[in-house]
Amino acid sequence: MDEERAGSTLRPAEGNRIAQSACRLCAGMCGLDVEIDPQGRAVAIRGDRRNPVSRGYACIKGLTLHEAHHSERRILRPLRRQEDGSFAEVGWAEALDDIAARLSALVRDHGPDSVGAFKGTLNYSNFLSNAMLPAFLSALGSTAYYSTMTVDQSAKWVNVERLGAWAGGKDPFVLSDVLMMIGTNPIVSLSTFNFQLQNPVKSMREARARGLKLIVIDPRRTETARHADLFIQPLPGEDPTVLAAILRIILAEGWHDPEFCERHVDGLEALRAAVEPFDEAYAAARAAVDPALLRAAAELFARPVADGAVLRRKRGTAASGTGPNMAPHSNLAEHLVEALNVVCGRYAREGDPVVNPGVVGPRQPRLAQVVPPRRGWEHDPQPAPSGFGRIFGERMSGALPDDVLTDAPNRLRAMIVAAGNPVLALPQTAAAQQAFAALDLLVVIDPFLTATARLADYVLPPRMVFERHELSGRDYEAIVTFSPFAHYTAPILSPPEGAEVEDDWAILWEIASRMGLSLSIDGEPIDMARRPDPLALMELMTRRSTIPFDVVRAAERGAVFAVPPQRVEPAVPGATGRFALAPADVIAELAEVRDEVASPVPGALRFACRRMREVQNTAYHHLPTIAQRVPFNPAFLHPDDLSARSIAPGERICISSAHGEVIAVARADPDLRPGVLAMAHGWDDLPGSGAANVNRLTSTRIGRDPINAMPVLTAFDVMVAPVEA
Ligand SMILES: Nc1nc2c(c(=O)[nH]1)N[C@H]1C(S)=C(S)[C@@H](COP(=O)(O)OP(=O)(O)OC[C@H]3O[C@@H](n4cnc5c(=O)[nH]c(N)nc54)[C@H](O)[C@@H]3O)O[C@H]1N2
Ligand SMILES: Nc1nc2c(c(=O)[nH]1)N[C@H]1C(S)=C(S)[C@@H](COP(=O)(O)OP(=O)(O)OC[C@H]3O[C@@H](n4cnc5c(=O)[nH]c(N)nc54)[C@H](O)[C@@H]3O)O[C@H]1N2
Ligand code: SF4
Ligand SMILES: [Mo]
Repeated sequence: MDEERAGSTLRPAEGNRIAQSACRLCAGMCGLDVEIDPQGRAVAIRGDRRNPVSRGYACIKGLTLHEAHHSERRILRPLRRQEDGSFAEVGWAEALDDIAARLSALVRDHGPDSVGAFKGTLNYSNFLSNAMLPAFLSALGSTAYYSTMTVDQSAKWVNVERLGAWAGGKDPFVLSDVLMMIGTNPIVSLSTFNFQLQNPVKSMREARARGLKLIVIDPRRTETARHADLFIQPLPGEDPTVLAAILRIILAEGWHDPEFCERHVDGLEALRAAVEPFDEAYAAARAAVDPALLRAAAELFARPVADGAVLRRKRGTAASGTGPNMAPHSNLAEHLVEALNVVCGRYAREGDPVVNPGVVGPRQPRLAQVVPPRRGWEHDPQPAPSGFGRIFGERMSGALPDDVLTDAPNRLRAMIVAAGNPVLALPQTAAAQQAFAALDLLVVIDPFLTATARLADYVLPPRMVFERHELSGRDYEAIVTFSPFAHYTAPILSPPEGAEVEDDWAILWEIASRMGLSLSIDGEPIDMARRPDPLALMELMTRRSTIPFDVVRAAERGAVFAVPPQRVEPAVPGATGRFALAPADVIAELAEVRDEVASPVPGALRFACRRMREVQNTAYHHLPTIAQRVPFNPAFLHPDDLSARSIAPGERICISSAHGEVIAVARADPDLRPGVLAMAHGWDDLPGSGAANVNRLTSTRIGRDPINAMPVLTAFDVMVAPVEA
């Protein structure tokens, strides 16, 4: 069942009041009605029915945020590690003075690159901290900037830099006839790049009611697959093969867009030749799917439709999620996903409407032309100690342990972790633990004592989302919202009694100011003598906004603003950029995939990554409501695979990979294709928890990509065996 909350207007208990806020955990941006008691405690939350984009929707994660704020486990004052390894509370001034002094000494003795930062998922949606963290590193002169992106869908960055991109954006969702979703489950994850994510169930139903066709490719019949017109259920890791076969059919049938290719694309014939060996019979056998489905998918996605007497090319894009982007050959898979859009010309054309021209950000021109490939990682003047070049200004998190555990003089010696938990998020937990423990200084900004925080020298507690000024985002607004929506939320709760917590951004400012650094945001210097006001910083960051900040602020529930309409403009005269459909490294990797010979290990299952509805990565598992619903992360197997191994649901099993092993609790999932074991990451396997940390199965070496150090987090072989009682 899709968990869609009725969003009934919350009727508060006698004496209580309702305050408006929003959840910032994911791209859902759900507006929330928060019920607050006379003591100032949040006691209940409902989806805000009057929010124009989330329209009453909120998932269990947002509906339990009050438990996070008032959690007994919340850290209320800074913690410092003692000689004996335990933590003791320390005052802010003392902590910040010591951190600043130690960072300054490292920079003096070893240069700015000895100090780095890791941006976790909850930094992206923290409006001010998301700008302050890179500002801090750049004031320091450090290139050691890491984020979750490079253990997530960094194939998308490689793709932009290797294939090229379209300056006008993809085919607009509102004009789409068809979408293809490959290894993504936005109905639960609220994450993908071609679908309106807010209130995803309603948004899907509305789109299908207006005629949208949906193709889903996933080893599990997901919540999203249930809405699909065509569902293909391959083995994990076979996306390059499946996509090559679909491309082959499209090109052979002439269902692509020859005019677009002629004008904007290089390498069409080379790609055609490279996908030629991926005929339907071969691909279907390898991915273990019905060959007719591959043809049907090609046809539904690409075949032009009769529109009166003429043939009309379809509109709508293919997009992937973490599935293909975490499997072996992730960059190749992403190249082939986007190649579907390129050959079919699925980009916003001159005159197309721009559905979200931006509200908080300045208006950017949208041009009907190619942003040519740059392959930035190949010529980074300051590669990381591990040798990897940066992409979009970031180092590769898949190589972070190597950047610490080396004798190189420019090795990483100190880290600030902001709103992330890399010890659980990075592959090969033992390597991540070793690296973070080896740092001279680890500072973690987090409300909870996470696996990463437990290794820290200092844990600094932030104000949580209902306690701070927050704004729905600027740099990614057009990517995550398909209407000109923005939502400012004021603080509605005071931090718990006796708490001494600070805004994330303010913690960074305090350290910077003690180090004598001059921070600037968007090129504007910030006062380093007196801590700025958060609203003044928001003003600064929105000074070129399309809608003035005070107007955005005045809309208590968020609003879809009446911005002047924008259309895609013609290419700049003389624009010469072209998509590179067939770079030599892509073609070579495709041939390598075709040459792979299956050597199935008897009894092996293929591991598939997946997410759980109730938790966001590593966060908030301990909240009472959550812990009751999902006390641990089960290992999902098809019922036939369980019975073939005489494993009963609920039984403990040992799962082993080429790299390591974990103990997990088996659960039957008839929606999973046989031969696959699916499990969520992010769980801390503390003794007695019943949880399993799947990153004990993954490796920083086996299958790691040479461009972006992307580890293999799905589609690897595992063996399972019952655990003796
Ligand atoms: N094997 C495997 N590994 C994976 C993945 C996978 O699929 N499989 N997925 C990868 C992906 S896609 C990602 S994005 C990463 C996730 O990696 P991370 O971002 O490192 O993990 P999160 O659990 O999202 O971290 C969020 C942290 O923010 C804290 N927090 C909550 N509120 C606040 C706040 O207001 N301020 C601050 N400072 N902190 C706050 C939470 O307590 C939590 O510790 O994991 C990656 N690792
Ligand atoms: N509830 C919840 N929501 C979340 C998160 C969460 O932890 N919980 N995390 C957030 C984060 S950080 C991110 S990055 C996004 C990710 O968002 P998504 O990419 O949508 O992540 P999933 O929901 O895990 O969907 C991935 C799908 O890929 C499939 N899959 C696994 N291996 C393969 C493969 O080799 N090929 C193909 N084709 N499919 C495969 C899985 O069965 C699964 O259905 O979600 C965000 N939203
Ligand atoms: S985590 Fe749930 S409540 Fe929060 S924004 Fe996402 S969908 Fe909405
Ligand atoms: Mo992610």
